[in-house]
Amino acid sequence: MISLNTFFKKKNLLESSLFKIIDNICSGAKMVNEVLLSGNPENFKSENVKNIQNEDVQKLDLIANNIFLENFKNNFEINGILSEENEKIIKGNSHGKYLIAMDPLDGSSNISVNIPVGSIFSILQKKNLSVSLCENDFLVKGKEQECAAYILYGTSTILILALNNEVNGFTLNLNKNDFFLTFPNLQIPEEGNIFSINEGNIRSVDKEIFNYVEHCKGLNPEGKRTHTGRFIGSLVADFHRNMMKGGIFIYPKTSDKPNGQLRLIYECNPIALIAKFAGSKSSDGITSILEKKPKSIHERTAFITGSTKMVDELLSFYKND
Ligand code: FDP
Repeated sequence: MISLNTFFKKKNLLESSLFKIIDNICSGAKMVNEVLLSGNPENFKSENVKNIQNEDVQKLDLIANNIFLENFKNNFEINGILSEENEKIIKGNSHGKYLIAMDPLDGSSNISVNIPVGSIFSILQKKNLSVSLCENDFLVKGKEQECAAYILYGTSTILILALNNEVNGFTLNLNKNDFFLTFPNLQIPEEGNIFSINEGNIRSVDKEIFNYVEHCKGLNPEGKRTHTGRFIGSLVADFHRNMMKGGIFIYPKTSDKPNGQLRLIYECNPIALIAKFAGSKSSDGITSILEKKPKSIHERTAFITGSTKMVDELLSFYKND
């Protein structure tokens, strides 16, 4: 098995700016992993405050945010950072080529109940280096991302990396304190039978989504189920399972969340790039996620991604109206 360093060396990217950023992400992930494994109950509590998006902030949200920000701090390749935990963008080195958008701890409502969580990263090039950093730099279509990654802190800790049209998975070996290539060239199965949606929302979603989910619950001629439902409630974990086994993830618009729940720039875009490089697609029901131009940095969107045939089947419900 080859290490992450050897993988980048083989691709002639070991000296690249991008590798330095991935290296920061890996160092941060090891530290977050240590905090999770330390099991200190104090870390698994709520901060009893709301973030700007009116969600409960957990202590670990802030710990993970600080860890990654600290790891990125001395990287002169980084011009600016957008984080779910910070209302405003954070300035880095004004000569740095790269921008990072991140959800430092995804699935945080699952922290206190020992369920997998993740960290998500989108890496973009800053377009005009002669103009100083502003929010507009982040308001670009997802297809402009150069690289995307997530860490899944699950039964093992895994880095999934989308770069140069490939998706590769690296597992953290705790004895060697390093990530090793364990899932080369990942492809999402074209077809699957898992559907992942928070069914608590089902009566307040578009009829197309409602009808598709009803279709998933249909029986075959022998009276047996055709699909299985799985929803962890951590985007990274739900997406990862569906990428490995074949399935569809759906977080639609709801009456509670008229624009959807998930954030376009630092949750949906990086996952959509991973889906694309792994041979699949993502949509909000109408528009491809990677074609959406954000209007604000913490913008939300409806999100559908997973096995191509399942995504296409759901989208056909919109077209058949
Ligand atoms: P969380 O708020 O716990 O961080 O946007 C983040 C997210 O979790 C996703 O990981 C998850 O898919 C979704 O929200 C869960 O939202 P619901 O609780 O509304 O199902």
